[in-house]
Amino acid sequence: MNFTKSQCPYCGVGCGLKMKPKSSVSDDKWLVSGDRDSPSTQGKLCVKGATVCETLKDGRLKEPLYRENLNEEFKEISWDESYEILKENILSSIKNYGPNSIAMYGSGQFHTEDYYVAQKLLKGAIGTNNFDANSRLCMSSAVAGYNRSFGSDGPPCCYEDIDHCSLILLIGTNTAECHPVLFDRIKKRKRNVNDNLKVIVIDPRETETSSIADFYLQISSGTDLFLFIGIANYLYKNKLTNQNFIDKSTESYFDFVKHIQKWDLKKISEICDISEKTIIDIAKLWGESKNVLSLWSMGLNQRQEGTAAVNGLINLHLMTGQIGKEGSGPFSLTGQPNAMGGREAGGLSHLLPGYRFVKNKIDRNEIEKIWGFPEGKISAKQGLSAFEQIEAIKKGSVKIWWIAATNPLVSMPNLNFVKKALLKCPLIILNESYEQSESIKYAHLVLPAAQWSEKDGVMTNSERRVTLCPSFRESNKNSKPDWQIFAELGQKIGYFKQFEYESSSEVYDEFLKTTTKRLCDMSGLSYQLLKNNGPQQWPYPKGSVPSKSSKRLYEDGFFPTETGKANFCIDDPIGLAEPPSDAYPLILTIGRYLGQWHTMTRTSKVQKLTKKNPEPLLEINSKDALSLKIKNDEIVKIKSKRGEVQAKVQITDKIKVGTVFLPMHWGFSQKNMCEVNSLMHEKSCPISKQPELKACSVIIVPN
Ligand SMILES: Nc1nc2c(c(=O)[nH]1)N[C@H]1C(S)=C(S)[C@@H](COP(=O)(O)OP(=O)(O)OC[C@H]3O[C@@H](n4cnc5c(=O)[nH]c(N)nc54)[C@H](O)[C@@H]3O)O[C@H]1N2
Ligand SMILES: Nc1nc2c(c(=O)[nH]1)N[C@H]1C(S)=C(S)[C@@H](COP(=O)(O)OP(=O)(O)OC[C@H]3O[C@@H](n4cnc5c(=O)[nH]c(N)nc54)[C@H](O)[C@@H]3O)O[C@H]1N2
Ligand code: SF4
Ligand SMILES: [Mo]
Repeated sequence: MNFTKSQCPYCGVGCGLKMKPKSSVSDDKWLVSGDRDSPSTQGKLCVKGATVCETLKDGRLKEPLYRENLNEEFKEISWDESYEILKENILSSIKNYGPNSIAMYGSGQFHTEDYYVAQKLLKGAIGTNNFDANSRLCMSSAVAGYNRSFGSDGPPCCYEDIDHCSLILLIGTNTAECHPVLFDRIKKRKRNVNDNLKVIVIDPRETETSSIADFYLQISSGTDLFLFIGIANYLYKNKLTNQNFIDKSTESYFDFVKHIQKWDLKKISEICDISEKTIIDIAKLWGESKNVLSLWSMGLNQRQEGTAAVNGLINLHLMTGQIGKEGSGPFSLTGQPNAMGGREAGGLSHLLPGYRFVKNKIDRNEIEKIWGFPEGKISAKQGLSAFEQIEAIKKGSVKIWWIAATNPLVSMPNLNFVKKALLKCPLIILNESYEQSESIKYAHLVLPAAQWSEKDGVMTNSERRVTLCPSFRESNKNSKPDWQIFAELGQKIGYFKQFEYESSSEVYDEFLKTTTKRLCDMSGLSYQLLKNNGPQQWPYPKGSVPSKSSKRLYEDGFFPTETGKANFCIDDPIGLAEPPSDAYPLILTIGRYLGQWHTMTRTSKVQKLTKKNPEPLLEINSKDALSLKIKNDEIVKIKSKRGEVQAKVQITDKIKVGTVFLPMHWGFSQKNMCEVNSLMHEKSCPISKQPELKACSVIIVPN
């Protein structure tokens, strides 16, 4: 056997890949194909997965780099010197300013082992819960939404549900470009003339995703929660509900019904800019469909009412009993390849491993025990979320900021504010694999990270399936896996025993203990089992039989709340944090292109991908273009209260009048730079703390 099986390190679909050397391993050229044995994706893959091995070798960071001040050049230093700098600064910061003067900002592109050791280092050894990840910008509204409705995180569905549903609702997701293999699975059903699957797509932009829709609703930005209330109203009034399920498995229905009746359809129709008839048509379709599956992503999560919007959608599933059975349920499509693993490992500032919370004493004590720290070592204080870390740096209370596997100088909102704040930070450390990251320009100490293909680890995809991702290439020069960097530092600052790991599999085995008897029980999923039996879904308690674990959560109608019942959540819709005004009359929304991955440190190296999406384009409706007197291909300025960028115009009737679109990918060091996040504001959902990265108000000025 001369191939390696792994999970694709790009999107949360988590396709199974097979890598085979083209000639010899030392050539470092690889043939990539889809793994037909993958239970999630059956051999399918998209162009990014197929070309991933072309990104791995060039432009890599090779040695640790250090400079005392940002205006100095970097000098190469050794790992020993790096650890000395880290140790000295971290210990003196703890002594002089307390552990909360240190914060780490990690990533859904970590392997679970990286995530886990980072939690132990920050929340255990250092004693601060200031660990947050880019998942805060990505999945935290889904996490909070699941917790509020069901009493626990955890997407309840599986990909097979796509094959069994009779109605699929795609809302705030451009599945065709961002989760292409799942989109193809839906498309395949739509192509079959004997299949009566109905598809609803809701998005202010008509995308490739809407090309398969029976109903495409061009909703006004930020009004989805209003629409859910409208649909709920119709379902209630027309008795299209599942009273049995409501009685047996839910709470607060009475209050919920009172709440939704405050809103009439006419008002909702005006706010959402969707006709009353269309709202009725889709509500009826939902109510009369046997199995309803909804898929959502950033169009719902990235809102100041992201959590409420997620709960609004879940409420519809609860009213109609569309959960816990084949072909139904509210399914959050995770963005990054291991955002799910991050949640399991406790990788946000309010979480601990095994779906636990820092605020819960029993949870803390259980983890302290597994970690080998005395009771009370983990702080009861919730840590700082992603943007709160930036604000704390600006205030001067965070003095050491450690960034790992994310590129915040492109992906954080309000970048001009972020840059000013970071210039005040005495020490910024960056674990990064590539030379291209914009964040290097703001770092003092850069640590070269071994990445996917060079280290062993596991990742969990959107359907709770865990895959072993073994190393199959030589590690890049002096780079080290993130978990190893964290563990070695843990030992240097005095916790030798706690961080004594021989291999990533030892880290993983310890992590598994934190999941025992939890909803996300993975205690039976050792490296060996995953190696022998392939990817497996959790829950997978010790002793489970491979490939026999249950595919869906909540099949018994019992939820992990105190009462065992799911909650109807009651929230008044509020809409956008920064609606258009006379000074900034248009809504700017930001998203992704099929051929590029986030800040392009990898995808910009592949010709096939850059050819597909060579530059950022400002999508604008022809009516808006006409009134602004701008033409196709013209370069215009886009201004918000916070910043200004330039981009080439693409006139299209596929975007809603009054809304414009830019992609997120081109940061300040790219040739076609278009630093969109210098325009965006950081106003966030008060529950999930996820910023509203999908909308701000702008004005377009012809050049
Ligand atoms: N090619 C590619 N694939 C990726 C990624 C990538 O960088 N490139 N990144 C991965 C990651 S981490 C993530 S999080 C996912 C993101 O996956 P998606 O969320 O599908 O992608 P986006 O393009 O960010 O946004 C999706 C859609 O939300 C719409 N939208 C904006 N505002 C609203 C609104 O108010 N209501 C509704 N209903 N829709 C709205 C936008 O018009 C856009 O079409 O993609 C993953 N997959
Ligand atoms: N306006 C707006 N802003 C957004 C979004 C949006 O829709 N609109 N989306 C948000 C979302 S959902 C996300 S997920 C973020 C994504 O934003 P980022 O996380 O900033 O994007 P990436 O380019 O994926 O950054 C990952 C970095 O890790 C490096 N890397 C890769 N592998 C490894 C490794 O193994 N170890 C280490 N240490 N480094 C590694 C890569 O080279 C890259 O620099 O952007 C967010 N920002
Ligand atoms: S769909 Fe996502 S996981 Fe699958 S190959 Fe493409 S990028 Fe990779
Ligand atoms: Mo994401």
